[in-house]
Amino acid sequence: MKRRAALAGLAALFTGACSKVADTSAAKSLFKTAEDWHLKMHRALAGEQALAPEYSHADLSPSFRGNGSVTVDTDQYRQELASGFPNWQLEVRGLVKNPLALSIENIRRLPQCTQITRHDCVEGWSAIGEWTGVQLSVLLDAAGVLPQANFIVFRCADTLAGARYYESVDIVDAYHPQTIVAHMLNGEPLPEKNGAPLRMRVERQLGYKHPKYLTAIEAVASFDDIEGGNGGFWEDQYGYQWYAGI
Ligand SMILES: Nc1nc2c(c(=O)[nH]1)N[C@H]1C(S)=C(S)[C@@H](COP(=O)(O)O)O[C@H]1N2
Ligand SMILES: [Mo]
Repeated sequence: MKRRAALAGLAALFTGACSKVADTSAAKSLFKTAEDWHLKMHRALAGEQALAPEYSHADLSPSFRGNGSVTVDTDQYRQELASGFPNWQLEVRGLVKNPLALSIENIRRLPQCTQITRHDCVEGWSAIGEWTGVQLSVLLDAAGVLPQANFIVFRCADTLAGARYYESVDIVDAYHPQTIVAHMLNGEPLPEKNGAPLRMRVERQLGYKHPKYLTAIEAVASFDDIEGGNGGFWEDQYGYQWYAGI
C-alpha cells in the first residue's frame, strides 16, 4: 500500500517535461523539507551539474553495438525475454524509507524522459542513441533515500567472466537530471544486447558506468563490503577508475 501511494503521488506531482522536474514548486517544497544538509547539498550540486551534450535524430548511429555481456545466460531470462518481461522486478532498496519493487509496466507509467546522447566506451568506440526512461531521482524520491546514503549501487542479472556485473555512482550523479533508468533505445523496447529490459544511462560517465540488465538500485553508505569493494565490476576486476567522468 505504502509503495502504491508513493508512486501515485509521484505520478501526480511530476507531469511536466523531465528537464523541468527540479523546477516544479512541488519538487521545490519537497526539497526544502529534506532534513539532511548532506543529502540536500548533494542534490543541489546535482542540479547544477553541466548536462552531457544532446544530439539530433540525424546524428543517431545506424546501429548501436552490444558490448560486454550481450545477454543473460539463464533460462529465466530467456523466458522473460520471449514474453516481454512480465515478471521482471526492479527493486529500490538499502538505505531508503520505503523499499520499492517495480514492474516494467510501473516504470513505463512514470513520467518519461528522452535524450539523444553519445556513449563512449574505453575500448575505443562511441555510438549515439536515443534513450527513454524515468529519471533515477524520481525513483529515489519515491523510496525516500536516507541521509546516511552516500552511493547508489546498481545490481545486474548478468555475469561477465564469472563475476556478477554491478556498478555504483555518488549521490550527485544519481540525482543528475540525465541519469535515467532506460527501457527504450531509439523508440523501441531495449534490445537484448543493449540490456533488456532495463539499463542505466549515466550520461556524464564512460560506458562501463551504464549497467544493463538492471535488477536493483541500492542506497548504501559505503561500497567497501560489496563484491570486491571497489564499487564496480571493472573497478574490481581490472582496476578501472571508479569515477569515470567525461
Ligand atoms: N550488466 C552489464 N552492464 C554493462 C556491461 C556488461 O557487460 N554487463 N558492459 C558495460 C560496458 S563496458 C559498456 S561500453 C556498455 C555497452 O553498452 P551496449 O551493450 O548497449 O553497447 O555497457 C556497460 N554495461
Ligand atoms: Mo565499455
